[in-house]
Amino acid sequence: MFSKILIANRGEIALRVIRACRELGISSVAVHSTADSDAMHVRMADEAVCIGPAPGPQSYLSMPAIISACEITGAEAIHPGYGFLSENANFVQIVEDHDLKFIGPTAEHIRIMGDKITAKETMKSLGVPCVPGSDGGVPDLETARKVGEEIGYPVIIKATAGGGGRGMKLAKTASDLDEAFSTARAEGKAAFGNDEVYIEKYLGTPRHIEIQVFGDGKGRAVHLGERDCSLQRRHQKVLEEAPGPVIDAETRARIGKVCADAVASINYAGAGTIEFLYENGEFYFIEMNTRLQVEHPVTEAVFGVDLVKEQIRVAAGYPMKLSQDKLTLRGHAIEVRINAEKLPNFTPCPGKITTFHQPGGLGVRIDSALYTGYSIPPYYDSLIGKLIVVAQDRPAALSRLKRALDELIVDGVDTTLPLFHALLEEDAVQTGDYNIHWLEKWLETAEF
Ligand code: MV4
Repeated sequence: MFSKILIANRGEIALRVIRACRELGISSVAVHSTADSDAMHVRMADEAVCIGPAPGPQSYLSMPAIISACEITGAEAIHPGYGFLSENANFVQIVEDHDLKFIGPTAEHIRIMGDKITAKETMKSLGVPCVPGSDGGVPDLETARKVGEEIGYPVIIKATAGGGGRGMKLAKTASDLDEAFSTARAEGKAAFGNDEVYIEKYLGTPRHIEIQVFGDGKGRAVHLGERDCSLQRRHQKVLEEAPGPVIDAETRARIGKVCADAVASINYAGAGTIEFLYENGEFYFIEMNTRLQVEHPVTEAVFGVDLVKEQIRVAAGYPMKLSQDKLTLRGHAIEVRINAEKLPNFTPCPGKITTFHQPGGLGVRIDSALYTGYSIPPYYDSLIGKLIVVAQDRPAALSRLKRALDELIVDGVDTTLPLFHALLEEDAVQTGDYNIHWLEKWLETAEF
């Protein structure tokens, strides 16, 4: 097993990894920017190295600084968390060139899934159901028109280097196609230096359902069911739950097996998430994320597993502890993302935390790097914590969430907490009858 791991991240996810290291008897190295000297991950790790100034590119995204920190401290492996360098194939290559271990999939798998056309081609060839659309890239407007006629409008044009909602354009009818096609190309070129695009049938009212998979890198893989992440605003998830309110056991087993078999056959290593749109009882693959996700705790809660420990074990070359026949889904979990943002416009709200009081009790988990007196710096993501509850069923999880929210106090900055108090009063949230557009529509008239 590794004796020392460096965590190339900050905030709650850095703590999450440090905790897994400690339980495995592995010592941990935090890296931090000058803006994060007082951050909790620096205090909680066994060692800490300052790697540069506040802006991400000069610290948490600086590959030479992070590799140097490994060499200085003797860390043997790097856990990237999410965001930052977690899906950077070049970084993985550099890590390996320095005889260090990257805790995650190979550079090749990250590259394949990072290019959305290649990802879709790969998944389709492995039997994963995909959104009808162009076979690969669409080089010109003439081809785009042909595809549009074939699949029927509305269609969506997506940049192959995009993802997570970036570089997408909707064409409601054939007359919108010209503009949508050229804008998608131009945005792809400007944002990612890649103007390749593909076309899909536009699904009007789907849910966002994602399947958690885990592979050992040697041809074995399991699935850990789905998460429903349909409640989003501007492609940012707000509330996630497992299992999905509309997915039954048979459906879960079927799509889960398709996903596990697909990643097993490419020798995928570690945690992965296969994202689908789900409409009228059908799954349509859109993207695969090759990292541990923010919302992984809802899956951990209902399957009773520690995904980060498993990532570390597999990266160290130990056999995977997870096996499909021993994975049973039990209960229902819900996560809400607490952001330092001012409603109703979700304006980032950095500043000093004057009181932080965590809820507790049965079935309540808080993943947060906050403490009373901490100053949230203005340079990074506004996620300051996650509240995760688990209970025997969905109604019980909803009442536990309400109870835990009533106990939680974050004073000193504005947060998204009032949003959750209001959301829990809504019929659609209580019944689970929502889709990817519900939250944004509700926000148009919601009052806080
Ligand atoms: C779509 C779609 C409808 N039809 N693709 C947005 C993020 C990226 N992961 C894919 N996205 C979408 N792709 C087709 N063919 C609608 C969306 C979409 C969306 C997806 C998931 C969650 C929230 C969303 C909000 C708006 C649009």
